[in-house]
Amino acid sequence: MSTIASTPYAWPYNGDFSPANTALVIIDMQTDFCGVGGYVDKMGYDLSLTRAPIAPLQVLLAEARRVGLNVIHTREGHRPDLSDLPANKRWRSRQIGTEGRGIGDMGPCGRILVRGEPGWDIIPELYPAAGEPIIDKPGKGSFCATDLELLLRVKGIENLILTGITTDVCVHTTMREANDRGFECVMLTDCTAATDPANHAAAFAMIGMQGGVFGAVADSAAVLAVLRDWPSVAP
Ligand code: C5J
Repeated sequence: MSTIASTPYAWPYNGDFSPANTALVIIDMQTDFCGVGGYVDKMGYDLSLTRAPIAPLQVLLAEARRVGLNVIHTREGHRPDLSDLPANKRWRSRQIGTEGRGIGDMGPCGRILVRGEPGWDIIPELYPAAGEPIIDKPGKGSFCATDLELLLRVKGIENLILTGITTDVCVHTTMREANDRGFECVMLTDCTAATDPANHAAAFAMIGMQGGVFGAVADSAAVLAVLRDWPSVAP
């Protein structure tokens, strides 16, 4: 039995943290959210914010792979014919940034958040290894219109370590969806980022309310402190 140091209480709540029952979930580390010419860049936000989790995530991901922790990646995007893009999502995405272009329109990295386009894919620094599931999702939450819950239940995964971008949108929505389904979640402060630092801080403050209403808060050092004592799995 082991736990990681987290607030408001040690995580997971039942002390049962093992590679078999836990997944590291890396949310939407795509060029469109953290790369030059991508969607977030086009909206005019400071890319250094959403790029900040890349380096700590690389360290955590390497260690997760070493100990055989389940690793799951997600990718937000839409079908090329945009048949899964709600009209209100498209309209809102066109209200900010340059030339009224939004989701589905052409940008420097191809059509914004469209599956198969260069900007939609996961950045090379954190690219999934063979065998690591990628959840392609049309919405903010990773459980909406995907088979993520089925994958987790089949594998017997109960604990989720949530990382990626953006803290206040896709990562928080996923935490809320997961928590309502009974998954025990922790979100990592240094392995997530928002397009606004105040939103990042507020998102973490919300987690700690009501005794940890959505789960727990920790940083990657707390996770690494446990993983480093675990044996390597055979390559
Ligand atoms: C957004 C995300 N912000 N990955 N997506 O639309 O947070």
